Amino acid sequence: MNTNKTYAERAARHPNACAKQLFELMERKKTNLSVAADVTTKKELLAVADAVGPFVCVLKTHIDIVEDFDQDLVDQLVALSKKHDFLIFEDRKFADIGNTVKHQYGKGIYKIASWSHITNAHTVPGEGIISGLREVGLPLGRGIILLAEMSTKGALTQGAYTTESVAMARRNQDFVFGFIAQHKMNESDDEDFVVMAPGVGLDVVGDSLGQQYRTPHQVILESGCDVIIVGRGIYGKPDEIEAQATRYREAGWNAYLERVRQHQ
Ligand code: BMP
Repeated sequence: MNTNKTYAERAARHPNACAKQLFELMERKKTNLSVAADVTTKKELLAVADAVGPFVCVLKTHIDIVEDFDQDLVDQLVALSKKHDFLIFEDRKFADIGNTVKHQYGKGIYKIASWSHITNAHTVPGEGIISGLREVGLPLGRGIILLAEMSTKGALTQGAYTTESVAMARRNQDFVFGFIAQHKMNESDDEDFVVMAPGVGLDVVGDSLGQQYRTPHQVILESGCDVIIVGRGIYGKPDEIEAQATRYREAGWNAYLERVRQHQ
């Protein structure tokens, strides 16, 4: 099962350029941590990105919550991604028909495809959403992941919805390389999807708005996910950003090493 191999082995054999690049980066930097930088000003976002940069494989953004967004923010984020060697993942959660998402991805104020290495999409509209995003993203070397399972209480992303979402990914492996999900999705040696898991926390089990947290140990070792996404657990206390990033990075990496060791 590819899930239990090293990130380096998975990088070497992966047919999808985006997944290959991500696995190589994770191995090189020895990190499976992604930080969700959910702050609302340009200054804070750049400060968080610069502080967590050395510890992460992926910086996850919600660019539409930044009150003073401008092109310079994007230019600086891209510069930081090069300086610290991380990928940018705009968590846009596209959810419309193919023709609409195509414009939302490539145009408008944000022009997401021009700077975000990875983005994601809901599967509610069916496979046309992937086709629309592909038209814009594939020529730029981008890749997407599908939301197969959400972390929140009462999420409808379960059962047949999840199964069908995975089936959609299987049919579109040139462009879709993984999922937002809570457990591994690989079923045979022929596939190697990257699973990024949000809802990760070491100190609390949830928030007042339905979020549910599990530990890096549960997510990586017990559930077979590949990347832990941590938001408030890291940027929540501005004085401790580096310390918390170090803590989560170690927890995630140790859980991964243990997973590899158990399957050798
Ligand atoms: P936090 O660790 O502060 O709860 O943040 C989690 C992040 O992951 C948020 O940016 C949220 O949008 C995202 N996310 C999530 O929490 N659950 C999902 O199922 C999918 C997400 O993208």
